[in-house]
Amino acid sequence: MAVLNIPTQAFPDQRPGTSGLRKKVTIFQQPHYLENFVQSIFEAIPDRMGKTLVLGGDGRFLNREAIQIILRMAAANGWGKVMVGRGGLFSTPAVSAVIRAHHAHGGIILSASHNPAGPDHDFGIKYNISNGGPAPEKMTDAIWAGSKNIQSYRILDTADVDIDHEGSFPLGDMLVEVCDPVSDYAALMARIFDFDALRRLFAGNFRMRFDAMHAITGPYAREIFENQLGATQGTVINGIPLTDFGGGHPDPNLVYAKSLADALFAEDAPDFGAASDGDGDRNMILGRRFFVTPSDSLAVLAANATHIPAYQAGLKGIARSMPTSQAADVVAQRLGIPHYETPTGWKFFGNLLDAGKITFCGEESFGTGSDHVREKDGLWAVLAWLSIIAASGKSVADIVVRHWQDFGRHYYTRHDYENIPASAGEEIMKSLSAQLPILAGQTLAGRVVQKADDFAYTDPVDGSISSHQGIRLLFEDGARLIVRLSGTGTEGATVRIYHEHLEQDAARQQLDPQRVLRDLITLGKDLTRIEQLTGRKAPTVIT
Ligand code: VG1
Ligand code: CO
Repeated sequence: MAVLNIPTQAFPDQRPGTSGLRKKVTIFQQPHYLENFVQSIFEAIPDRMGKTLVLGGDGRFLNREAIQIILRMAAANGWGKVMVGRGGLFSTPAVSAVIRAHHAHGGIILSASHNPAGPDHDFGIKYNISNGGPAPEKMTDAIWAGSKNIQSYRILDTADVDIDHEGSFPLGDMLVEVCDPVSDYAALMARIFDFDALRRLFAGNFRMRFDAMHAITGPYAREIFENQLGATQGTVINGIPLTDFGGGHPDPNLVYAKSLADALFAEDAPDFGAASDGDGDRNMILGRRFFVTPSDSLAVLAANATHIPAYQAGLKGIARSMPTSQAADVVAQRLGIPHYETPTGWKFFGNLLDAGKITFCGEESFGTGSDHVREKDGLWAVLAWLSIIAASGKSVADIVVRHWQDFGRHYYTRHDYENIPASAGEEIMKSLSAQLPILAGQTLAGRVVQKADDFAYTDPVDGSISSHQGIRLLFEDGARLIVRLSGTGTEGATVRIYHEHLEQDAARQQLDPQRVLRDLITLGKDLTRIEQLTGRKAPTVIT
């Protein structure tokens, strides 16, 4: 088996975004495109020789072909062993768990997360480091720099290998181990949560529906909820991963998981509903006729964490991404533990988790997690909610409404304007930045602007600085308006506008967020001039 050194030409567009490189499948299908990026990853890991790499993806279109190429390239680039999930499958949190459990040097995850899949849709690839978390910016910058200078890549000259049966075999000088994608992860969940208590919950008449959206969490959810916890067969719907996710958009929110939401708001609704995204790291939590915003979910889980065996001793601290509501901060203050505000993207939580500064972290984009792995973890969040329900005997709605009474309600909504022209996106951010110096002190939307800035973050562990992470208007009454550009899209630009307002009065805590936040919503539209610049009268997605 010869190692081939294939000459190639650099592509100018291989800059990793919020979560790896995401592009249209047709872009990835260009000759050498995937290979160039994989070689650039490997070059950024000079100490990879003889080490173990974990490999798998969410099963989307191109997953299997990419796995074969990456195995051959890993063998030609000095890796000692690759642990690949059977069928080329692994959820994002499972890769993180497997890297940690087996002390692997890193992992490659093939996914474009919640973006749709299929020949006309999206594919993605990202690298996770030895702590199990996404590569930090220093490394993604090195990968990008490498991709701009690449001249050749190394690949083993060999036929496709069998990734559908568990077992080990040599590939050149490297070992390939095909492993069960679910077992390590399921074992980790059993160590964190009280599975006996959850079995008792399901043995009662508690009913749940979990929508795997034909993406990666199906096999994990079936094993954990139905096989191990005894939930009725059929609790998991859309549980078979399909290469095109059944034509759906596996983004767990009220828009894209509408049929689940409809079921939870119906007359005969189950007690609990949840969904996950393409790669299994996001979660949406629903109670009977009740939707839990992700920001609230983080706060509620933190306030009730001691119900879960792994967190019985309490939390060290909590972190949230900047646009995520301040609900978790209030809980941290009450608990007397530190809280941190990071830029968007899970990679910024890694250092805080490794340094033992935080135990829980979360994002408004349906991401919640803890120090058990270094990724957000959809099924972990579902199990955490089930644990709190089991321990308290209360419904989801009860738990959240009482939380608001106790801590105040942070009304919250995010408005996305997807796929606008890239130039309009840039113009919006440029003109907002230019206005920053004159905004402080002004009264807007009936509130005084206390501070207006472009969010920058200094990592408290390694001192690295990340700037231009979103425009913030902070009001004297605690309300916030935030505008940033998405770093995960594959077409044009996506503007996200985040609105938040704190309501302490229990009598006014059960209103429609779109109404309560109307003034801020109007202000966001006016300041960005979104309609004028794009012709869009309304957002494409409201969460
Ligand atoms: C979005 C979310 C962000 C999340 C990221 C990756 O990024 O806003 O909170 O970490 O997706 O999630 P952006 O840059 O488009 O706003 V996933 O589940 O797509 O890996
Ligand atoms: Co995801």
